[in-house]
Amino acid sequence: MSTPWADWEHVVKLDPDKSLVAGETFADVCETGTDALEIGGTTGMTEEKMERVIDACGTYDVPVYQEPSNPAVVVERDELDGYLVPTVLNAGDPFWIAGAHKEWARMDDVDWARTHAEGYIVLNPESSVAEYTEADCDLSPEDVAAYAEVAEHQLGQPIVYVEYSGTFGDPEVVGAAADALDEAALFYGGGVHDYDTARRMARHADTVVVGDLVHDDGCEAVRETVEGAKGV
Ligand code: 1GP
Repeated sequence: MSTPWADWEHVVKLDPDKSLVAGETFADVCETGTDALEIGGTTGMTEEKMERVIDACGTYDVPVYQEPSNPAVVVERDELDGYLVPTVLNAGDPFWIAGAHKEWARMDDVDWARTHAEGYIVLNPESSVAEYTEADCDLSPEDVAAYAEVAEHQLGQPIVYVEYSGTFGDPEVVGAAADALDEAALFYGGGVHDYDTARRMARHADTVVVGDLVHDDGCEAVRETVEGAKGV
């Protein structure tokens, strides 16, 4: 199986429902030194918003992956390198474990060769994704490690994503997930906003994902997190 994320230390997640900082462009985002772009968001998503961002980012030398939050917003564009599709392992509503995916497979001719699973473990109860999926966020490091192990060995997912969207997570929890994995890649996202926060999570995670920062503080702040994630 191809694992294009094997060299990714840093990813910017762009939410098509949010704008960039005034005066900044998608070219600026691509020039931060990030290794890839994930295009996705939980609320307010439409195909048109997705396409606008994908088309704008697709002309630069940074891989662009769509991370669809539901089957209705999956788009087919030549600019896309592929799809990273979440399964929320600790969702209370099973629709987000396999139901949404079943609907997608019914609706579309899924491009499985370019579609890769991300086993999400959602840990910030205040986040939209936690509310949406009714995630059980009351998990110990041991629980998170066990979910990571199941994602890799039972479900065969190549990416495990510890998701603290909107808040900086517990490095001990991220470390427990890292220790539980053999080959699967560990993505971390949530509250990374400067060199040190990126560095702290990069000690455990293979890939540090930065979301809100690009929309709220802009590309200079993102560049610092790239340096932190890469340890330069
Ligand atoms: C969200 O994990 C990402 O899906 C990044 O989180 O927006 O808190 O950076 P932040």
